[in-house]
Amino acid sequence: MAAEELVNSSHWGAFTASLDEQGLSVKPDPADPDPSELLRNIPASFDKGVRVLHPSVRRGWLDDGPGPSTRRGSDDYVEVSWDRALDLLAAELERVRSTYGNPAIFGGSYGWASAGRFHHAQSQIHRFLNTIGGYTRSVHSYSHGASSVLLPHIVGDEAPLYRPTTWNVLSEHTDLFVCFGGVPAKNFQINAGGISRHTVRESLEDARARGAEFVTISPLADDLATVIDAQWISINPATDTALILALCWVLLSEGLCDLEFVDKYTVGFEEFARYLRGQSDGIAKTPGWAATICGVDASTIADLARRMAGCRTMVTTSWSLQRARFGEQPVWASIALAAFLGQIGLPGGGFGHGYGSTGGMGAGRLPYPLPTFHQGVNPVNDFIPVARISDMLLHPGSTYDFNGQSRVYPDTKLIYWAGGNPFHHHQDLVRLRAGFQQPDTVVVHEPFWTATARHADIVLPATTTLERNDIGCGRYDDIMTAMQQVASPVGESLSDYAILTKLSKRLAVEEQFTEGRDEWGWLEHIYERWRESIPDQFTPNENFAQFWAARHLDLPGADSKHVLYEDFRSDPEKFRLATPSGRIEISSPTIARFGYDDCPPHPTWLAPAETVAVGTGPYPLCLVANNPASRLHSQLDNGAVSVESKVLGREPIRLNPADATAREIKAGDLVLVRSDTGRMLAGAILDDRVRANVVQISTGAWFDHSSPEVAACIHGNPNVLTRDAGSSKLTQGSTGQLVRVEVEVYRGEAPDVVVHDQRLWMHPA
Ligand code: PGD
Repeated sequence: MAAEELVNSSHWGAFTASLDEQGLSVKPDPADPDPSELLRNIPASFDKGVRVLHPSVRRGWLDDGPGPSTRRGSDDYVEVSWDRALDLLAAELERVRSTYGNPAIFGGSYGWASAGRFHHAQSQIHRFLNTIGGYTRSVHSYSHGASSVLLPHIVGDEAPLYRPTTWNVLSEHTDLFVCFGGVPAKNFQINAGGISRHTVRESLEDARARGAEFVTISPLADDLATVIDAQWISINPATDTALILALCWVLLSEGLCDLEFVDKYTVGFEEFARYLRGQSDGIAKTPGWAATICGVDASTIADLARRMAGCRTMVTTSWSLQRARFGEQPVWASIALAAFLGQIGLPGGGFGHGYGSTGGMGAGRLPYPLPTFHQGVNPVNDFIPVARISDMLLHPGSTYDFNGQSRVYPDTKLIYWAGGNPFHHHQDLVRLRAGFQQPDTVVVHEPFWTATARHADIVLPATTTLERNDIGCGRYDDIMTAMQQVASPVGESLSDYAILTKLSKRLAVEEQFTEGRDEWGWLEHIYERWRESIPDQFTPNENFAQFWAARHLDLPGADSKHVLYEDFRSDPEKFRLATPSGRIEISSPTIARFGYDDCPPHPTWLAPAETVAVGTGPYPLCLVANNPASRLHSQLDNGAVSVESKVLGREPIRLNPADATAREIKAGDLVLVRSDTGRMLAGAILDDRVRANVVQISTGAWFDHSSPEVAACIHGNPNVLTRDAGSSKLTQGSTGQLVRVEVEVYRGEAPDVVVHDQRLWMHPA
């Protein structure tokens, strides 16, 4: 008899799954017009070589008790019963909060976790920690940490990130898409929480078929889906700001700047215009000036500015641009450029930030919230900007700047993580290791033996979405999916909820945490509470049981014809922006008051180290360490698509053929990549879609530090190379996107990658 096909969902799409003796077979949802290839990674969820099968405690912690330890990351683990693990953990949580107070618990727990409204790992862990008195949290994201802090100063809130002009409007109205950082297909197949219909490619193709033109400005030609035949302007990494300033200069000097728009809707134009003309610093931001910085012809820049002024133009910047030192500048400059063009608030014109960075950007937004598992209230006020974790761990009590405040790092005694992989997402992983060695205790819930789990003291095996029931729906998705349990839990794993329920009982907060409900009770509760709360015209007829039986529910009402700032354009007094002036701030008096040398009061060219004397010095190449096409972040790095993409079992690094020849590197060679932060091994691929003097490697290969004498990572995790520095004092965002490196053929004995098989790296006690 054929195994039953059940439905489930992931950040990269809904699917059906069936399990039989052959294993798990996964098929895309038949209604999805452009399903993600990453569905082929999902069967690897059951790979016992990478799963945490039993509660495990680090031997050193078990023997010596809590305390800082340099053995974290290289110690043995002892498998213990659930009761023992949870008794130890409950006692340790009690010790830390009674001795040091709840701020000593760092529960930021940043990460993408999995799709599912109830079993969302961060919601679970935050609710639990709130019931025991709270935790120090992290704010903002690795995705757009710089923009999240900057945008409220410039446009009053984060609307460009959460309610951009929708694709339907763009494909109908935009004549020219000018895409800084492209609109990468690999990223638009993903959406946090789920994406049941992949439609961005179709929108791009519709626009192209109507005659729209696309220009992608990037060091990588394939940052814009090739199907739409885009013009590639190849640019030096991290120099977009200079190019945008030159575009503004052309508009200004050729009378193409919409002064009426600027006057009515913005403040700070004069100060910025003086800077463009060189009146404030002696350097006019001409195309000739920009050409020497960007490596783009002056005539190409001037022509582009004229083209932009001549038609309905959408200026877009990808999130990756701001994941760099001074990452605020290209975003702010792009808003100033769009203001100069005067099309903000018009259908298809203005600016966008993050089109293609996820599939949700530009999808219609529902006019009501989704079913939610409430996290409660955190009584602890303290927080860190998310990418400052190593600084916090290494320098408790020291001060740092952030968004106009001088703040003090808390003293962390216990780290509690579920649903994220800092040894994937953070920069300078050797430094992060040193940070993780400082607290008394590190606790991680994980389905997989990730590097974060391998640096923890107490590792609790968590189920994946295939091993539990949930309600699937992402923001910007208009289909809700019943996520049906496909298999029994692997090993002794439990859902985060089940783990925390048992823990809450030991800490006498079970009633507050569970409210007396089990998984089914919660699913029904959050669904029915959601159904009661949304406006009548959208309320589904289906009760929970009917939704579950139907397996899908259409969510009506998405505003698929939204135009960003249409209201503001119609009446800037009535629809004032939430900036101090109520207008778009081309120059910001607030930021001026902060007095930061690394974030001046208007968009400014500041040269990041990556841009200086490219092609020369000990690290002549600029590495672009961007998000992968073969998996989501570090998730399912052991999956089929990810494994097939590797070269000699390592993450592929792409080099321009000329750079490879100059270094006698051939396709398929094992290479050593060095930066002034660290060294890693990778497998070479030659590709002329990569600009000369640039190399590219994706993030997400699991950190393998088993042969430190060869390299900090022998598998190709670029975060051993990247620098752990904030984007600026204003935003303190992650700067993981770029780093200067040198690449050479690795001629030594190649150590095996061990992290995909626990029998190779674990030394069971
Ligand atoms: P993931 O690999 O998604 O990476 O960093 P993030 O930490 O989100 O990690 C999620 C982890 O959660 C996985 O290990 C997974 O197994 C686990 N997990 C999944 N479901 C569950 C669950 O139900 N319960 C529990 N307990 N665990 C679960 C992503 C971050 O990386 C992001 S968002 C960006 S944009 C950054 N991008 C870059 C970049 O461009 N360049 C560099 N150099 N570095 C980056 N890092 C950032």
